[in-house]
Amino acid sequence: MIKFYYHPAPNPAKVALFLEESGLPYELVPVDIRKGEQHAPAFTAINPNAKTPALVDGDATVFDSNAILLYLAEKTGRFLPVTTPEARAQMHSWLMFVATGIGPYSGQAVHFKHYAPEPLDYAVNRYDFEAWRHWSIIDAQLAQHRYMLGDEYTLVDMAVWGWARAVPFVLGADAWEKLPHVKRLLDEINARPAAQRAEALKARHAFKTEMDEDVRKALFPQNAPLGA
Ligand SMILES: N[C@@H](CCC(=O)N[C@@H](CS)C(=O)NCC(=O)O)C(=O)O
Repeated sequence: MIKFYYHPAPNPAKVALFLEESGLPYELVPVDIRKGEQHAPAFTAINPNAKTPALVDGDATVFDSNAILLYLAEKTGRFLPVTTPEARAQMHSWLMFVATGIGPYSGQAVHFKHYAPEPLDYAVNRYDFEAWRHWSIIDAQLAQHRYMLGDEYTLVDMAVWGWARAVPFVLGADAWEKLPHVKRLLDEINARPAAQRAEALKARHAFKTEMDEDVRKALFPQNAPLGA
């Protein structure tokens, strides 16, 4: 049975959605990143990057959320676009755009707006600008197409959904006024039973929710030399 290493956060949420959409049986393995469980040797043997999600399926080990989406889509043959080179080129482009742009810039915007020990206007401005720029590109794509790759719901929409849930935290409470097409996709996917089951996974384990000194040490080890 598939083992799904999970914390309730944007990148694992994408994989939770795929697993629930596909109906593949899986075992949920909680990795509480606020307790530092991502740094345990047993977990870094699975994901050397020490981040959730990760997945073990028999002899196959996969880490990085969009790689896991591709793995599951290829395994099941589901939520993929048609097998033309043109459609696959678009799929790879948008999956990488989400993996290398949406995720990292949204994550850094959250970090500098909500978690940096001291306010840093330069960093906030850069990451807010880049997060907005990336989300605006997704919004423009969704203004032209019902889904990210056209008329069909695919793994790319699942990758976008994982982070779209966090947009107000990333960009501000009024962000949806400027990203109406992303909001439309988010609302549509949220209404799917699989998305509701994916959201409900967080209640299956008592994940730590508070932000204290131990959490900062687990999530921001770079601060140790600063004495922060
Ligand atoms: N590129 C990775 C990023 C994974 C990632 O940043 N995961 C976060 C949760 S959304 C995490 O586990 N963070 C723990 C940490 O940074 O220590 C992916 O797409 O899976």
